[in-house]
Amino acid sequence: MTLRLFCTPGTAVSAVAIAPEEAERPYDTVLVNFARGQQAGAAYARINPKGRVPALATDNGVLTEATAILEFVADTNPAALLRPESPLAMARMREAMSDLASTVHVNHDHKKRGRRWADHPGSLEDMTAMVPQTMAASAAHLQAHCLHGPDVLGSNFSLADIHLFVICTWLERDSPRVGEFPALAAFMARMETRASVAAVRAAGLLL
Ligand SMILES: N[C@@H](CCC(=O)N[C@@H](CS)C(=O)NCC(=O)O)C(=O)O
Repeated sequence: MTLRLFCTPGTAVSAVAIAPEEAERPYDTVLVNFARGQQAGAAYARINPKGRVPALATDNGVLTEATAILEFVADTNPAALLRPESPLAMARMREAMSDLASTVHVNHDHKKRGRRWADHPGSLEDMTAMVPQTMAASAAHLQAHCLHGPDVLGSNFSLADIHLFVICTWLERDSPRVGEFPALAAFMARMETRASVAAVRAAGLLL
């Protein structure tokens, strides 16, 4: 099956690219240029009507939402052991990824994507000003409650580690310094040693 990943550097796409790298599963990439507004254009709407990346085109249709795409890659490449077997560990993995996608990612979006929620200049300014605080609170929460050991699932690498890593690469941009969170910093340093992360960085998808 051909896999084609629609991507923009520095976004949640990097997580989705790390998974096939872990599985040594070939995939093509197509750049969606945010600077040119391509994500909001008619051509990309035919790929993802939500106007967001990532989107993964397969022979059987397009998948969107980072968490769904990550699980698809894990399930179609079982030898890569990217997801756990036990229902509790699986739920724990989804618990972390849901939090990352629906809370931490949304906190981050208040910095540059505030227009989704407000258009009064004062409201936008207020939302942007809160980001260092909300992302610091997110980082503290992730360190204390998301990591159950060196990895999210204790000491079993999974999709949740990939997702956590990519979202944490945004922390420095949003002010909290990763170094202020030693367990998160150690986790990030270990992730940087993975060949999958090096490959995605070399491809220019991780900023
Ligand atoms: N819930 C989606 C969120 C995807 C999302 O918001 N992607 C951002 C980049 S990280 C995007 O495409 N933004 C484009 C825009 O807001 O115009 C997921 O987790 O895949």
